[in-house]
Amino acid sequence: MNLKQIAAEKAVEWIKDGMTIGLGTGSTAFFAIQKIGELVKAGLQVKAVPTSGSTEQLAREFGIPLTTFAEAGKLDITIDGADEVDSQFNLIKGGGGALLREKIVAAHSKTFIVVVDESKLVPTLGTFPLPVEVIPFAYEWTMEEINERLQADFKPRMKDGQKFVTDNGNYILDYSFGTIPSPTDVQEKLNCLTGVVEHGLFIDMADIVIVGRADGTVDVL
Ligand code: ABF
Repeated sequence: MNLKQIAAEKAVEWIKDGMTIGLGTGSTAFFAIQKIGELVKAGLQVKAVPTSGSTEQLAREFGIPLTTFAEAGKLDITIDGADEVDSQFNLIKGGGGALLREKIVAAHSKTFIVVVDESKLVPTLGTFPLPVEVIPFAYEWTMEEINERLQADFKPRMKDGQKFVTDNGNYILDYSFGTIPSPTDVQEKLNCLTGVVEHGLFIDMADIVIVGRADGTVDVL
């Protein structure tokens, strides 16, 4: 069985009738959305907030009723994937470009469940390029300042020869540090930079990490 699928379907066991849920983005979250769609067809009553335009479309295809934060308030559970997970449950997310909404949705959820296959587990974050979402206006200056402050070499993410544009109309800058010994230090430096909207470090946010193992077992951490 697909490792992403077994992790995602395990997470869906946390969802109960009447809950409001956050739907993640990416190929692992896809399996959770698909499973929730099956359960909704069988009578499960939930309402969901999607983390991206593509997830919203999937939710509609699978018949999952959507809601808004205005209507739902704090969500009960969010299930989402990640690009890297360290032993403290710190994450790099945003390889799919949906990090801003993913972070907002996770931050406004009582329980944030991360679903991954075991290849995403790392001793230290930083091999996967860290995404930073920036305002397009004067992004060159923002990028220069980020690179100076972090001694890094962030570059705009490209797609089909054009700068990648997020669901929020912003650009993404990516850079692989190799290792990030202190994610909080990087977070602090990025948080107070004008022009930066959000970054892909999710520190101290995940409540549960569910891992699909190559031997077909699932670990709930
Ligand atoms: C989302 O999808 C992102 O935050 C992350 O970049 C990506 C994980 O990718 P996948 O589940 O497709 O491996 O969760």
